[in-house]
Amino acid sequence: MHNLGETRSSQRSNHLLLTPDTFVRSPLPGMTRCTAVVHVGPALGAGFAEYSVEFEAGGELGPVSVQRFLYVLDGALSLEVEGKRSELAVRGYAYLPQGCAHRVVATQTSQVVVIEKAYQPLASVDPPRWMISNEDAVSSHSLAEDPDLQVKCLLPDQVTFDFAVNTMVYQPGAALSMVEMHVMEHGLIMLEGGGIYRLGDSWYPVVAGDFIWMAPYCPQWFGAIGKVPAKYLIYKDWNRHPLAGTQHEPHR
Ligand code: UGY
Ligand code: MN
Repeated sequence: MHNLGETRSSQRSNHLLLTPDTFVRSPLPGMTRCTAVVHVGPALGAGFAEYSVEFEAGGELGPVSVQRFLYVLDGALSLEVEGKRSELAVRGYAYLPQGCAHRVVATQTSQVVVIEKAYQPLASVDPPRWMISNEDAVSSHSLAEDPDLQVKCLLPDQVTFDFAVNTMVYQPGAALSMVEMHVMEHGLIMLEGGGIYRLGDSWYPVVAGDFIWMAPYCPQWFGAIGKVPAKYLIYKDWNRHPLAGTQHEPHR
């Protein structure tokens, strides 16, 4: 059935909603037997890049010179770092610091979220080390004392990390307790369920598979709708002074 040019995807100055019907696949340098859907990057003003990768068995990512975060949506990865090989299953994730040589190979047909960002070092604080874990091993906490809204912080609570990646699970009917407006930007992948996302002055129905980018200060609110919990994976820049990276750098 022809969709006659209709889509839920929307691009505005302070946000982007990309739904799977509008995904365009492309190769990235060094990739073999896999393809990327680039969701956001500096082309839209973002300070990071986020893309999904669809691997054939044996497919491999190319190298990168910045920090890389991987989260396995489906399938399994073999990750080699410093001569050590680890398996990443579904909900497995890895943090690879800037300059850390590694190999990422899919051991079966797989789907993986990749987040990449240039590191903003802090004077007198060592950069983070690489880490591998699984979301199932991370404990959750309530947001704003609402037991129906659970957050898992996948990276350690240490100032050396210049970004955070969290999962958020909303029971049906749960919602953010406020419209947030903050300096951090977000990259968000809906993993399960759905609901209504307020972005700027628009309200969008969203479901698993959708991607959202929120620019700094984009007004944002979410309420879960349906009979199953809604879950998303969310990136934000974190732990850095607002003048970091400018000519007014406060911590050199
Ligand atoms: O961490 C956050 O800023 C998060 N509460 N934002 C969001 O879910 N849109
Ligand atoms: Mn937020």
